[in-house]
Amino acid sequence: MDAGYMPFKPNPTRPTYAPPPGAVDAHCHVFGPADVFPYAPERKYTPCDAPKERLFALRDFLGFSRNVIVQATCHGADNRALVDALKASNGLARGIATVKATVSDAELKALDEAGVRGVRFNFVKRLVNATPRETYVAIAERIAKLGWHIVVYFEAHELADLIPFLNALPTTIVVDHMGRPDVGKGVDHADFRRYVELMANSPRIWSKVSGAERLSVGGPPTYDDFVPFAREIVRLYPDRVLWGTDWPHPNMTTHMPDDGDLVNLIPRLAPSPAEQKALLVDNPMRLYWSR
Ligand code: 0GY
Repeated sequence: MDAGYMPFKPNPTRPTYAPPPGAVDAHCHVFGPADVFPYAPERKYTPCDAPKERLFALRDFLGFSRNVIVQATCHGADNRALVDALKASNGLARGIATVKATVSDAELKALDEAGVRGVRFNFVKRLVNATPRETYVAIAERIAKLGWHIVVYFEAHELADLIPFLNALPTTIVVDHMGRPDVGKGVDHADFRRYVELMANSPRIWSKVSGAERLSVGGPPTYDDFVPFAREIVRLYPDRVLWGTDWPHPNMTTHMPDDGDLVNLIPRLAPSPAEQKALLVDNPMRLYWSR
């Protein structure tokens, strides 16, 4: 673990909000353990181990039923820890992998059989060296044939430049953390309006209304400044939203969130039971468990 790296909270509080039966935590990670699944040589950070057993225990403690585990950059394109977690989940986890353009058809098939349903394209410069867009397009064409989708991670100021690229991708696209708006600028700022408009114009684009702990300036326990952004996306596009804890919260510098607090935010983002069921059950089940 890097000096100064903040480990996840080992004992979160039990949330007062109870998710509906079958709820899916659609954005979380597994890290290591490093002695079994070493971190990638090209990584930009070395986290605290966050193994599958801890993730599954957290899922149960918070009242969730399933996980979508997203390959994090500290494991590069080595998906072994992810696949190990998927196989141990008894079908209760699906995965988003990172692959290189050189990935073989047999490797893709094995990932699919383990429960992978998509790949992640990462544009956040502090996390990865840039991948040429042509490479991403080539990967997209391969994985589209498997019925997979693409998860993208970028920051709000990068969106204008990315829109033509995103619109040219052949699959459903899921945007991590609403494209990381600068919440200090408010929901009416041009950057967030651009994101809302993108979702209006592109019915293939979905949004994770996650990342309160990353985006909020006011911070815990109520993350008030994050709420209007996520609420607007859920209100406008209730059948294209997902929610996730983001456990184990890599690269936090301001504080380490209490996952119970994050779960308690859900009814503020999705006030009605119908919105909550769409966000936590129906949408992720449609995207990840249709087969
Ligand atoms: C997240 C966010 C971060 C890290 C990664 O793959 C990663 O390393 O996604 C971040 O540092 O913002 O969603 O986990």
